[in-house]
Amino acid sequence: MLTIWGGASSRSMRAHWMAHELDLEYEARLIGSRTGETRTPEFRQLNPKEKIPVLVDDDLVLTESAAIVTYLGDTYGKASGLVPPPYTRERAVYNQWNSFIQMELDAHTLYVLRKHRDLANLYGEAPAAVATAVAGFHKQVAVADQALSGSNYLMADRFTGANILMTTTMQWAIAYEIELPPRVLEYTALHASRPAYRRAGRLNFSISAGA
Ligand SMILES: N[C@@H](CCC(=O)N[C@@H](CS)C(=O)NCC(=O)O)C(=O)O
Repeated sequence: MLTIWGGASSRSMRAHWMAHELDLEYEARLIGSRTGETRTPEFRQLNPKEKIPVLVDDDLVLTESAAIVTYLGDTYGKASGLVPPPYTRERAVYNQWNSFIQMELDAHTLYVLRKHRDLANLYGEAPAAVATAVAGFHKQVAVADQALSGSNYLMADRFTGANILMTTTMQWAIAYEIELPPRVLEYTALHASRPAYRRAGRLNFSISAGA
């Protein structure tokens, strides 16, 4: 039995979306960030980082949204093409996109806004870091914009887990009212209209994050 822990966030959405793309049966344990639910002894035993999402597959516990997306595709979707097979050039490019999205469009940029603007009461005010993060986001998203010229996908004409990471991250940027290039906006709307996205979104966003 599979279980996915976490809801209300863009990162937990990645795990739910992939599970829905693959039509997997799983239990959703919809705990929210900053609600105290990531600090219970039961959850800390699964993830001492106190973060969502977490995937449990029998005795395997996986944290990190990108790792979960890739694991689900590798394990339950070999024929789906959602994750390119290991040891291929396509897989290398897929990994490159996932690392780029996680680092350049998420951790170094949007997450800096999250921590040092929205949650400044917890992490401290850092206006210079926030301004640099916004500028860095614009610079890096322009690279993705270029890659989307002539294709609605980051990798040729195939929907992959990298599109799950990218779309959820762009939705996050939109929620932050960051101006996106028109092509990136169209790309985001296109993939967010997928039935699996809608089903996963109804579940993931049925709870709220803590304040
Ligand atoms: N790199 C991790 C980041 C996970 C993360 O930071 N999750 C946030 C929610 S989006 C969280 O669980 N925060 C816990 C809390 O603030 O209570 C991933 O992509 O899974």
